Amino acid sequence: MPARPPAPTGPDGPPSAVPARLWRGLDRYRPPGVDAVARAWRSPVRGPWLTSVLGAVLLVTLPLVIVTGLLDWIAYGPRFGQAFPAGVGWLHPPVFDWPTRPAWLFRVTQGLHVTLGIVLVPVVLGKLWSVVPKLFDWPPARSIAQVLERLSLLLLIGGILFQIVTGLLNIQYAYLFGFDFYTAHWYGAWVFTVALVTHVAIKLPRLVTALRGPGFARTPLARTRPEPPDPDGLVARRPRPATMSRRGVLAVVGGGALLLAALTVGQSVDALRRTALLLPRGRRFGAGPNGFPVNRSIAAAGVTPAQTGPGWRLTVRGAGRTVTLDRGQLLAMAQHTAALPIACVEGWSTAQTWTGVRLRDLAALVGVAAPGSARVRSLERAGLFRQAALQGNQVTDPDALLALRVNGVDLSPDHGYPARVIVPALPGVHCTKWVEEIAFDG
Ligand SMILES: Nc1nc2c(c(=O)[nH]1)N[C@H]1C(S)=C(S)[C@@H](COP(=O)(O)O)O[C@H]1N2
Ligand SMILES: [Mo]
Repeated sequence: MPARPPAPTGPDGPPSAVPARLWRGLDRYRPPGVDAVARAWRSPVRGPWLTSVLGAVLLVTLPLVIVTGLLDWIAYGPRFGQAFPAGVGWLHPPVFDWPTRPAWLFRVTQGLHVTLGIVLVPVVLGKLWSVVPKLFDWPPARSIAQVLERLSLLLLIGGILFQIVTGLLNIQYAYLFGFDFYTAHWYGAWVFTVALVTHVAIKLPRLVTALRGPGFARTPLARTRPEPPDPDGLVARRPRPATMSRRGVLAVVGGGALLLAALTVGQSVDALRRTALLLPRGRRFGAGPNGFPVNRSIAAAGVTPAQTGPGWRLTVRGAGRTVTLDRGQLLAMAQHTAALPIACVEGWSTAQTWTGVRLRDLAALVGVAAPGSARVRSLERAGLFRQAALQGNQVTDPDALLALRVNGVDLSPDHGYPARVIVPALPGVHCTKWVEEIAFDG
C-alpha cells in the first residue's frame, strides 16, 4: 500500500465542514494507478518559478492573440453580416467601421494573430508540462472553491488546446472536424478568455510572489535543486536529480518558439516568402510580375476564360443609374497606382503595386457623390466569395481601387483578371477577384 501524500495545508485546506464527508470519501476511494501516476512526475525543476516565468510570457502575449482575433472579426464587417459567425447576439466586442489607414492594419492584426498563435505553442506546452502533476491530484478538489478553480482549469486547458488545434487545421485548410470553423473558434475563444481571466485572477498573486523571490535564470545544471514545497504542490515530493537546468528548459521552449517563428514569418514578409515552410498556399505563386501567392485559382473558382474574355463587361449601379463598361473603357478612365497589401485571414500577406480605377470615380460615374457602402459581385457563382460589401470609407479612400493591372502588367487570370477590388487594410477575402458588378449606395 503506497504511502498517501499528506493533505495540503494553506489556502486550499482543511476541508469545509458540510461537504467534508464527500471529500473524505473521495480521498478514501483512490482510482487505481492514481498514486503511481502522481509519483511518476519527479522533475526537480517544476515549481513556482518555472511555472511563473512561462505564465508571465503567456500573460503578456495571449491577450494580443485574443484582441487581434476579435479585431479580425470586426474587420470582416459585422454590420453587413459578413463577419463569422454572424448571429452572435450581444456576445461581441464593440463594432466600429474598420479604418483604411494605416494600410497595413489588417496585415498586422491577422499576421500577429496567426503567427503568435503558432509561435506560442511551445510556450503553452511548456507551461502545461510544468503543472502536469497537478492534473492527477487526488482527490480532484477539497472544497467548493477548489471545484470551481479546477473547472476553470479544465476550460482553460481544454480551451487553449481547442483553439490551437482548430486554428492550425484552418490555416492548413484541413477541415477534419464536422463543425464550422468560425463558429467553433469564436465560441472557443470566449470560453478560453473567461477561463483565462478567472485563472489570472486566482493565480496572479502567486506569480508575482514567485517572480519576486529568488531567480533561477542563471543556475547551471550542477546547482539545480528543487524549490521548497509550495502551497500549489508544483514541487515534486520525491524529486529525482536534475538532468536539465531551468534555463535549459526555457531554452528548449524558447528555441521551439524561435524555430516556429523562423518557419512562419515568411508568410508575412515578402522577402522571406520561401522560408515559410509551414504554409500550404503562401508559397504557391503566379509567374513574373504576378508572382505572389494565389489563394484560390480561377480554375478552383469555376470561372471560365469565356467569362473573362473580350465579352466581359463591368456593370456599375448607383443612384438610379446603371453604366456598363468594357475593359478598354475602364483603362481609358483616370488610372491610379498604389502599393497595397493583400492580407488573408489565414495568415499570409503580400504587398504589391496595383493600378486601376478609383472606386470613388466609379461611384461618381453613376451619380453617387458620397458613397455610404458598396456591394461587389464576382463572376464566381457560388460560395463565400460571390459578393462582398464595402463600408463608405473603403470606397472613398483615394487608394481604393478596382485594379486592372499589378506590378506594371495585366492581372493574371488567377489574380482576378479582368478586374479585382483592392482597398487599404481590407481583409483579403473582400478583395473580390473577377468582378462583374459594383452597386454603390449613397
Ligand atoms: N471571386 C473571388 N475573389 C476572391 C477569392 C476567391 O476565392 N474568389 N479569394 C479571396 C481571398 S480569401 C483572398 S486572401 C484574396 C487573395 O487574392 P490573391 O489570390 O490574388 O492573392 O482574394 C480574395 N478574393
Ligand atoms: Mo483569404
